[in-house]
Amino acid sequence: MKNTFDFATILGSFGIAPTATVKPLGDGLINHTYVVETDGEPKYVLQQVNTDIFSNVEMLHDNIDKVTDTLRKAGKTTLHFLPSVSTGKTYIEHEGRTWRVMDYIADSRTISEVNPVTARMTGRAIGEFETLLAPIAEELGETLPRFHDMEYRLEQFEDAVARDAAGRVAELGEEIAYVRSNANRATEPERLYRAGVLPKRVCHCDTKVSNLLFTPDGSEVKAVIDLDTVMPSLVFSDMGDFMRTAACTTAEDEPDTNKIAFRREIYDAAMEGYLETATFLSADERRLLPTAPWRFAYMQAVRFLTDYINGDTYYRTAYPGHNLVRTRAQIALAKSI
Ligand code: GN1
Ligand code: MG
Repeated sequence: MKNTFDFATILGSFGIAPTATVKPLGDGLINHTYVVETDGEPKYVLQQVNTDIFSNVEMLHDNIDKVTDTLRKAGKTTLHFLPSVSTGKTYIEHEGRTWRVMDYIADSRTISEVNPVTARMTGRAIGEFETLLAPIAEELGETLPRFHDMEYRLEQFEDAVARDAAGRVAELGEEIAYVRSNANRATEPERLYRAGVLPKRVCHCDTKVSNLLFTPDGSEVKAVIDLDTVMPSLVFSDMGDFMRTAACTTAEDEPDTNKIAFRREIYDAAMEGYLETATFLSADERRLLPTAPWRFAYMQAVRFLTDYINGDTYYRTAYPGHNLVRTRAQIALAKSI
């Protein structure tokens, strides 16, 4: 696969001088992300969109435009995409790939370890994000259909097991047994949705802690980034993914499962903040919210395991067996929760 790109031409399409330098940024598993510097200062973020996964780029960017407009009007710092010089759209096609450029959000940083104070701030920020976007629920398309639908993830998992494309199923007895023995419990929200008990809300759907920008001293959430997956979902998505990453004692791919535990004090603080700002919650949602962390650790285990069984076709991996290490880490976390 080609991994050097004609950055000068791509950046030129957005009106950026070819003298800018481009360096890899972040640890996303789907898109390729770079920071663009001019005179040694970060100015833009360049991204190649993974169109194998985000196949409807038009809907993707239509959603993002609506989300960023709404957040900006509410006075929030949010992503700002540059228009293409020739088409005015916020993405371009170049040599069969899709590219986009955002302003770099200065005076911000990501944090890998939260404490109860930052967890509470983040809970508030997530609740506020969902509350501000609730009015545009009807206008947003489902960019990745059934993205956080547990029944769908389990269907994909069972298909993968049946196909056994990479010949790996035989070595996965324990992991497969864990998934199957918890499948009924994990799919309760989908049944409640069909029964009309739970509604869909506008969720970010990827609130892992690395998708939140904090102020330089780490004390406040400056912006919620990575808006590709903002779409209608059951309410568990955001607190689930946040707790899965932020309330875990390790990274999501820690090989030593003995180090993995759920930090209850982070859960308590984040939930307290969230409940202050998520003003739209129904009584049923409030009652079931405590199941969100387990549900998302479990869902991520199912997704990593499915990808491992399929021969690592979805998530970017750094070494052979990475998806299995990730699976075991998420199962250890789910058990700890
Ligand atoms: C992917 O691209 P990234 O790293 O922000 C994935 C999320 C997973 C996450 C696990 C579109 O997010 O759903 O939770 O990896 N995004 C997509 O780290 O599948
Ligand atoms: Mg991301």
